Order: sequence, then structure tokens, then C-alpha cells
Amino acid sequence: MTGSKIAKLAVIMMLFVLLAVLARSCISRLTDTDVDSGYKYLIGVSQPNLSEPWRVAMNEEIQQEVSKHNDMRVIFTDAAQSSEQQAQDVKKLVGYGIDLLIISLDDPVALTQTVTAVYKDIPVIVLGRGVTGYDYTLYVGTDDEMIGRKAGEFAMETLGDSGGAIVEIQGLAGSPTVDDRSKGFREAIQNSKLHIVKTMNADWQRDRAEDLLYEWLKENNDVNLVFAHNEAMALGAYRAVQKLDRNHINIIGIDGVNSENGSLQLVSENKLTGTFTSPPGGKEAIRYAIDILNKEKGIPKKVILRSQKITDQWEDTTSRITPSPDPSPEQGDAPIVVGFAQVGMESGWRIAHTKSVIDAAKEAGVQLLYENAEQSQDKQIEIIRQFIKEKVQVIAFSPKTETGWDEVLQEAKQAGIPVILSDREVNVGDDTLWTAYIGSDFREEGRRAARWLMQQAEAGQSYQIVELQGTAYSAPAVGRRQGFNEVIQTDHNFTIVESLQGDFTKKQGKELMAAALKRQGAKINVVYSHNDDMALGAVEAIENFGLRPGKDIIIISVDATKSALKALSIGKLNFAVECNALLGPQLMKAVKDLSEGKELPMKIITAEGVFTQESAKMALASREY
Ligand code: GZL
Ligand code: ZN
Repeated sequence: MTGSKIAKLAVIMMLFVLLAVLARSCISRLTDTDVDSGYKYLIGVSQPNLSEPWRVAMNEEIQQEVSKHNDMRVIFTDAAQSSEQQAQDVKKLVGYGIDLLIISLDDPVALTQTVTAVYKDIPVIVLGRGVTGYDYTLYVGTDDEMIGRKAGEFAMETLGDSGGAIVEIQGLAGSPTVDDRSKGFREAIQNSKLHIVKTMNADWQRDRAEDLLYEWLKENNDVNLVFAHNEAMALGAYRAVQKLDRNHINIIGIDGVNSENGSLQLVSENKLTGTFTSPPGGKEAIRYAIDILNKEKGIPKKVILRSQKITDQWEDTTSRITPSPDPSPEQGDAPIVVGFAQVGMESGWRIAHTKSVIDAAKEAGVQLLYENAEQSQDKQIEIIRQFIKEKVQVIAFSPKTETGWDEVLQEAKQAGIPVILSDREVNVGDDTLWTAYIGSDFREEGRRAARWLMQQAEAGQSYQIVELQGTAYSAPAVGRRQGFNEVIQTDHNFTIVESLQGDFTKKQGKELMAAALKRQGAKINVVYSHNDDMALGAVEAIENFGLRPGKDIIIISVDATKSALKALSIGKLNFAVECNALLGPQLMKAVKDLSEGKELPMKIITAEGVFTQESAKMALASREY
């Protein structure tokens, strides 16, 4: 090629590169007119890739929701499956001066420090699959352990009593999403005749799943079902099975898109036996982003979306308020009637919770029928039955225990009355019997108590712990015990010498602690109490015994009500994990959303902190409860 030709080519190349750079920058940069048109908020969205329909749907939902606000702009980035690139994308977005980051992660571990760094300056919403830690404003997505468990139950249903051999195709190794989905699945099948004969990591990618499974199937015949952690890998599995003509093998996926060319179609074409949708959450992310940017109160920590099982008998389980049968003109603006069956009056926390719900109902113009079950499950069931008879439009309650509600919730469902769980969860066979749960992550509360104890412990010192449990079989007692144990069992210096059955009352805390001191004496150096009232009872018992609470014996409590903060500030308690009692506003928002026909998230997990003796002194003055 002659010299001049080369020169010409070089010029053309230069022009091309220049154009490309210009084009790229103007796609991602906002033109000045945008700024003049007075947009107020700039949202950045960072995707790890767009190779799954689920992620494309996520961006579409975000775009759709943003376009309803002319004061908002959004910039999307796509890291094409590279975690390094995604970290770069986030830096670039922050460089553009975004007001809030929405980030979805395939590799939460690699991106944690990037998210933590951004979270120091601007709000961050993590969207989609699980995330590590709590360094973000809000997580919107699914509960990975629950979805894994549902997939396991579905696998058992599919293979029946004869059971069978399963290949598990996991997403990116190390991601908490993978651990949780796998954990839920394995727990569900553990006592069945289903067994996992092979686990492989296909990093969420369809083609990788196809290649890995194809190679493995060539050498192995004994497979009845493939469980893939997302729908792209389930599709890859389907292609491998097809190529080897082994299509008796069932395939179950997750994160399906509940749309025409999504999961519905794959199942109806018999490519998948079934799948569990993960609502992308784009809509919810933008709605909460607006509340966050407008500094609304009561922003939750996690919003867990309800996953639908899609098989050939799919039925829509979203529940809405049935509009009152014949809204006559004067009835048209009649207030919504909500029946609230409160569990009791056992603690300071409970009084604050009740007040929060009653005040919020008044504020929202909701007619609240309030009844108190005085810590009796039978009475609580009776109250709910009464609400059903009175045809209230929503039932809300704080279930005393996790189990024993299937029947009465079935009756509420039959009557078309949605049920919202306020504060405590239930354990029922069919979780569509309740519409939404608004409350805490009790296991995390227990973990926080244990983490603080271990952080402040003297190296090599051993700790004998007395645990005062809350109401037997109640969700907070079960969760706080589980979470605390999960952390202290990592270090043999921490031993629970006695775990005593309380019921969240001060009286019981005092009696139980006095008895434990008689048995164990000064051997006890830590008390871990599931709530403040029992902890304050224990304080009195310790003083009567002649020891100094908060000095001779470390006392850790949960709730962080005002009385606990007072005890902390005078050194009689050492640490309090907050359990947010102000659930009224979020309950009434959920009731309003239902009345407007909006679908509710499955769980709204409240944001909560912790208190040391120092931070309690500062917080006391402004403490609402
Ligand atoms: C927790 C709540 C518990 C409190 C106790 O959300 O259910 O019940 O921790 C209360 O104080 O009795
Ligand atoms: Zn707006």
C-alpha cells in the first residue's frame, strides 16, 4: 500500500475515533438543554451486563417510572460482564454528579467496597440479587434463601416420592445470592429422596451453563432434574439437554420474567418445567428513590418482592383490596376500615408500636378497629374472625407466635380480605395467605448483639452468657436466638450457660435472672436479653444479688426503647440493638397502596441501628419511644 494511501487511511481512522468518542460522550452526558429544562434529580444506573431478559426488563421498568417525572433524568451503564468495568462505570456516574446510584450486582463481593465508598456521599439503592453487608440505603429484590427453598419444594413436587438425581447450576461463586439460593434449596430437599449429584458454577451465563452441562451429561446418565440459579443458565441447560436428546430431564430456573417472551413462554413451550420470577424492582426502586431524595421519613432497609412460581398452571396471586361491594355516592369517600389485632401490652416497645399504628391511622384518615389479644393466640384468632365478620377491608396483626394461623388466614383469604403482618412474621404452608410483612430482620438484630460482644471482648477471656428469650416460638425470639448463636459459635470463648424462656416482660426478666444468679452466681459475666423489659428486670435482680449491672455483668438488650437508653446512659446496660417500633406510617402507606390497586412488596424490612452507652446519651433527648 502506497504512503499516501496509508496517510489517507490514518486520517479516516482518526475521524472515526473522534466521532465515536463524541457520540459516546453525548449519549451518556446530558445536553445543556436538559439542565436548562430544570431537571432536579439525576439518577445513575449501573448494570453488570444486559445479557439476561430479567436485566433488560429492569432497565425498562426504571426508564418507564422515571419518564413519569419531568424533574428526573437517568443514565444507564452496562459493564458487559466485567466487575472491573462496573467499578469504572460507577466512578464515571459519580463523576457526572448523580444524586443517587441504583446498582445491580452479579458479583457483590467484588463491588462491595465500591458501593460502600459511594454510599458515604450519596444514597445507593442495590437492586436485584443479594448484596453483602448493610452499606447502602435500600435493597430492593428477592429473598434468595426463600426462593431457593421454594425451588427445592417444587423439585420434590416434580420428582415425586421416587426422588431423583439433581444437577445444580450455580451463579458466580462467592456471591451471597448463590450461597442463599443453594442453602434454601438444600434445606428443602434434605429429608427427601432427591440428592444433588453435581454442582457447577456457570457465572449466571447461558452459554457457560450449556457448555458445562453438555460436557458433564456426555459422561453421566443418572440425572432427573437441573436446578439453575437463574433463567439464562436454565435456558443454557435446556440447549445442552436438547443437543443430547435427554429431554426427559426437568429444568427449574429462577429470576424469570413474567411476560410474554419471558418465563410464561419458556414453560408453555415445555423448555422449562417451571421457574420463579424475580420482579425486577425497577418501579419500586424509582418510587423509593424519589422518597429518599425528598428525605421522606421511614425509608425501609430492604424491600423484598414477591416471587411467583410459573408452571403450566400459573395463577396470579397478587392480592388487592376488593373495592367495597356497592360504593354508594356518600359511601364513595368512606374511610378505609382496617382491623388491627394487637398481640398484647407486654413491653414498652409494644406500647410504642400500638401508639404508632393508632396515630398513623388517624393521620391517614383510616378507620382503625383496635383490639388487644393480651398475649393469647386464641384471643387473637377470635379477634381476626370478628374482623372478617365485620367485613373490614384490611386486617393487620402482630402474630404472637410464628405458627397456628393457616386456618384463620384461609378464612380471611376466602373473604377476600388482605392481611398485613405488622412487626412479626408467620410460618404458614402457603405464603400467599398474607399480603405483606412490615417489620425487622430479627436474625440480623441477634447477629449485631453478638458482633458487638465479640468486638469489645478481651482477647483470650472466656464469657459465660445467660440468654433471656422472648415469647416462645415468636418470630423475634426465634430470629434473635438464631442470629446471636450464628455469630458466637465462631469462637469457643463464648458460651451460653443458660438460655431461659421469658415472655418479653420485666417481671419475667427479673425472676429468671434471680434464679440464674442463684444457680451460677458470679460465674455469669454476660446477659443477652431479647428485649429491654426483661433486661431491666435482670438489672434489678443483679443489684439485689449484690453485683453491679453493666460492670460486673455485661448486659446486651434488643429494642432500644427510651428506658433502655436511660439505663445505658447511666452505665447499667452496655449495648442495645434497635428494633424499630414506629411501623404505623409504613402500615398505613401499604393500606393506601392496596386501596389504589397497587401490588405490595412481600416484605418491607425496617432500617435499624445500635446504641452504645455513648450514643445513647446523645440520642435520649430526641428519642420518640
Ligand atoms: C419485636 C417485637 C417484640 C419486642 C418486644 O418486633 O415483636 O415484642 O422486641 C415485644 O419488646 O414484646
Ligand atoms: Zn418527580
